[in-house]
Amino acid sequence: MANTYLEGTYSEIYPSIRQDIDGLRQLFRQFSFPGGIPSHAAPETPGSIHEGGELGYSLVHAHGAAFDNPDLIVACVVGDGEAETGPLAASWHCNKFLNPGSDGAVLPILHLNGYKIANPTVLGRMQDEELVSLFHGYGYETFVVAGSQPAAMHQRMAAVLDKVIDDIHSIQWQARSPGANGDRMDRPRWPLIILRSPKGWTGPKEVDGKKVEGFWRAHQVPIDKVRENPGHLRLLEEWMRSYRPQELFGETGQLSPEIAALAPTGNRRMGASPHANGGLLKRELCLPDFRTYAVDVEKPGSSQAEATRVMGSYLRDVVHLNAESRNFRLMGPDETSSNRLDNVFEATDRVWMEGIEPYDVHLARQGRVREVLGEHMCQGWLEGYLLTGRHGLFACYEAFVHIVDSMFNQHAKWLKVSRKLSWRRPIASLNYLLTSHVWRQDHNGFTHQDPGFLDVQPAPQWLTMDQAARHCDVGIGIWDWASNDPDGSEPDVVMACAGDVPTLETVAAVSLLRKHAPDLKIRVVNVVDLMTLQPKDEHPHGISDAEFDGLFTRDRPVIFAYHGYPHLIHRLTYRRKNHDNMHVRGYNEEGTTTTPFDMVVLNRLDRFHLAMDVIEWVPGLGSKAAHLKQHFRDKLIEHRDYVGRHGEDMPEIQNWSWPYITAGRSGD
Ligand SMILES: Cc1ncc(C[n+]2csc(CCOP(=O)(O)OP(=O)(O)O)c2C)c(N)n1
Repeated sequence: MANTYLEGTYSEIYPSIRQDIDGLRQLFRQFSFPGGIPSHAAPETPGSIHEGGELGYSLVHAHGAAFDNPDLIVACVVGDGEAETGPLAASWHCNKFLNPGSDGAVLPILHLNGYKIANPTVLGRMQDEELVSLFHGYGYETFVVAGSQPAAMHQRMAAVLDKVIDDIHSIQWQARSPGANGDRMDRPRWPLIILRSPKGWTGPKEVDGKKVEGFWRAHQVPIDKVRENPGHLRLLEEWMRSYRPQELFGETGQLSPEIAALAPTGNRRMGASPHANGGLLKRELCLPDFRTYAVDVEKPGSSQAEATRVMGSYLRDVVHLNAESRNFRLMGPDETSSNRLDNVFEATDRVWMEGIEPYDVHLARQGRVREVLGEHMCQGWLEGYLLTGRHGLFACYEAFVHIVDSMFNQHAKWLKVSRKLSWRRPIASLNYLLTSHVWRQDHNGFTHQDPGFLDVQPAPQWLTMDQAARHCDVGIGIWDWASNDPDGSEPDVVMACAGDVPTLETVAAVSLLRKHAPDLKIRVVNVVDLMTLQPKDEHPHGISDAEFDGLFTRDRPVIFAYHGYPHLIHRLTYRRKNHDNMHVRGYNEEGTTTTPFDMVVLNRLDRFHLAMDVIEWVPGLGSKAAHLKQHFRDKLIEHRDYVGRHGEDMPEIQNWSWPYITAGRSGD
């Protein structure tokens, strides 16, 4: 923040923080102060794309910014404390995915000031020799700049910077020269700087007889209680005066022109880089018409399709259509194929800068798919890529996407704050495709189950493309073809569903009830956008109370089948009139290696449990339908025996399809 103030960008963006005494005072006062600005790089900081609160992601963000930005050099200062985090420790391998021909460069500057908040750092206490070997192993050429004399250190650092920038240019020049064989080039040895300087450098040497400079006590606030302790106040004043502000600033508080002239001008100032305000550079993606990827649905549930296989074709065409602008990437932890997105490989490969064997499949120096078995890296790359104005998708197994929960939250916070800053232009959304979901773990089981993040197998297709487009637009609606409640009257029960497996089970339960209890009036409501369940004043997608009551009634039982944890549905609907009548079934932490249908049975989300719920909750039905309830219970026992003996689901479950031909209401 101090740098962007001195180079002028801060005052351009925040005109009240002027280049004078009053501006300086305001700048200092707002720092880490209620109603002011955070003490670390945040969206409010011009030139920043990197929220510095949660440590570990500087190097992945830097690489995300450098991908497909051939003219950009991203200098990335990594704290030696930060370097102890898992994500940062893995990030040194980013160089295996950085193409010197078509990507920019990242210059890591590992800042070994030796200490964290209250401990020495691991890397800080290692000898140079071991460090140089370590980073040689990671593929870097290491330059060590070490010392504590400011003037000499500035000279040394400047000389090393000149040298490494020359090296970067020469690596790039070689990779980009007309004779270079882009497909064969070796991974270059990129430069890396190790900067060893004292923590709290030029700050107070000692406070109350205890070592501060060059020790962890220098972290954040080296001198406390300056209001109460005159000795501390004097130390603070001495420290501040040691920088000789009267020589740096004029009478009016303006930076001396000589020093101001040292900064670059225009967009080359660090606070003005358009790459750090990615929305400025964002170009719309060319997207194919999704309707052309429609799967034929003659009648609901009559055809089977693998959603991600179709999506792979869509992504292939997205890659193809945007090949020239090079602004779309697919990230994933080694799962593009197992997620059945392989069709994307008809248009591109996976990028790989290490050795490529003749028998390798879809690995190339040039590739738009980035796969590394590190969810943090995938998430961080994509964040950096989006924050610098590009687009992408992260496909991840549902159970393991939790690994990036916290990163997701940090990114969401960044977006939330950015939205309030008129000078920050909106960036593209971060798209997730969560696959291999909780309900289909035929081989992996409990270890691969966790639906909490908020979805690949052949699955029945219920709606035509037109119906699906309309339904997704609204986010919630009655499925007429599955319901049999006459228009103009209230149903006996509402069966609601969200998610593909709960929807299948709900529709199957409806078919059972329509067969065995034909007088029962059932309304089927399908939800694709959960936020519609919230009141309008809590979420922009929320529907009004009148609309909610219209769909869910004010007093009829609602049996809600949901993909994830049931409490989420209760939380979203607790303020609605009919909430007390909502009975939600969802994931119950029950899992193992078993058949797909057994998985839903274990969690009581299956068609038989849903149908029994209806019998239980529709007033007056319990005693009348006792035999039917017993029949469903018997079915569950039959299921358990069958699975135990055959290791697969009963044929009537596996081969089930929606038995009605036309809309329920038409009386089929
Ligand atoms: C993931 C994470 N864990 C813990 C912290 C708390 N924390 C803030 S600063 C810090 C020490 C950082 O040391 P270093 O990266 O060397 O930075 P320095 O302040 O020395 O420049 C810690 C542990 C954090 N911000 N993020």
